[in-house]
Amino acid sequence: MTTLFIADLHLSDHEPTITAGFLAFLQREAVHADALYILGDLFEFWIGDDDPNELHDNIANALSQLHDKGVPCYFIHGNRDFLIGKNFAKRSKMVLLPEESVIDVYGQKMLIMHGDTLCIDDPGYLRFRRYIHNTIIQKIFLSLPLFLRQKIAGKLRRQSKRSNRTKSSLMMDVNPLAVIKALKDHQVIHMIHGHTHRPAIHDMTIGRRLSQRVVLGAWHDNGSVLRIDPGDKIDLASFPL
Ligand code: LP5
Ligand code: MN
Repeated sequence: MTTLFIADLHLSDHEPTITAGFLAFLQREAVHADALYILGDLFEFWIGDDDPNELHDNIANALSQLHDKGVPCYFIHGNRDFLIGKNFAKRSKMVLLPEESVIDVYGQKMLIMHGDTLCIDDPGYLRFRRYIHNTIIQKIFLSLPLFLRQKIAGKLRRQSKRSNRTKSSLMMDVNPLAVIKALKDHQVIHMIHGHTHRPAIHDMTIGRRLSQRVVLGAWHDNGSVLRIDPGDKIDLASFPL
């Protein structure tokens, strides 16, 4: 019995090894799990459920098969694929969860999220995020022809890479006060997130209570997974793709 957590795979046509590694991971490992949680940025970017990309069909089919074998899959949006909608969720048979969700993992309450909202030292990003999460702006974007959406997404990715080169490592990490606030708001002591691509298990003391924040790794040369079993054993592992 194990519950699995992954994030930041950034699947795209340009990274066939990661896609193959993910499909193999589903068949080799996820199929034996109690549940799979994907905490955002499954895809490099998402411009609408109506994008007729074969990769999306392959991933939807693989996740749907996982569900049919008895393994539920839950998804929280990332900053790249926040436009994944009900249609893709239905095709994949995965459950879309709110951006901050408290789940029960073998009797332990855990807060799960993508992690970008914890990066409050990056006001430029937060402004940008507010803008692209505006429902009217999203509706307008989704009504544009696909080629235009593709172009805008490409431009945003290039712009993001450029601006990330100028930001300090501290600025692109989570802010400790934001972490404490999120834990307090949800009245939990365990948190799991991705986004920063800095896999680690951070043990902290908040007040007098021991607390833990697990950061999931991104999939680049290796895959990355967090395994939790009913004995509370936590294993943050990377594996070859
Ligand atoms: O993604 P990552 O890890 O590289 O960087 C993130 C932040 N960047 C983003 C942008 C995404 O990479 C691109 C998302 C594409 C989505 C496709 C759908 C688009 C729909 C839009 C309409 C509804 O999230 C980055 C953070 C970093 O994490 C670390 O936390 O720093 O933030 C930025 O780069 C934002 C910049 O700081 C501000 C950007 C200003 C953008 C100006 C737009 C100009 C182009 C307009 C084109 C029409
Ligand atoms: Mn991210």
